Amino acid sequence: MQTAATVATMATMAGRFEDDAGTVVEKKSQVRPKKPRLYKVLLHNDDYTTRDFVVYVLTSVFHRAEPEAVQIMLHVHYNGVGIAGVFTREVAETKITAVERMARESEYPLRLTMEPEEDDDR
Ligand code: TYC
Repeated sequence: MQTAATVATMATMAGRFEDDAGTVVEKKSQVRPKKPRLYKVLLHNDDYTTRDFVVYVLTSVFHRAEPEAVQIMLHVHYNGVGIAGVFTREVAETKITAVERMARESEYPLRLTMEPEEDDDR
């Protein structure tokens, strides 16, 4: 028979067991780390940055395969803005900084921004 005290003990001991020395050991983490918010890195069109440079950025920094990089570049060229990738905040910021530095070194005005994704269950 399970008394209220037994049930309470079972709940307390969930995910734990006693080893041979009588020490209570955590079998499984009781904490559930929350999912980090994700950010879309947006690529913006301009009239001066070359198509080749944008494709180079998408392959080298955003790890897109060449045909996909060309598709994204053309989408931005015709629609004004497009998604280069989706990352955690720090990674998104680091990639934007890296691309801005590359663009300025080549004297291109290429612009990137980031915006948070809608949080479904966070
Ligand atoms: N519009 C540019 C051109 O015709 C190409 C381009 C595409 C520039 C995407 C920026 O994010 C960009 N050379």
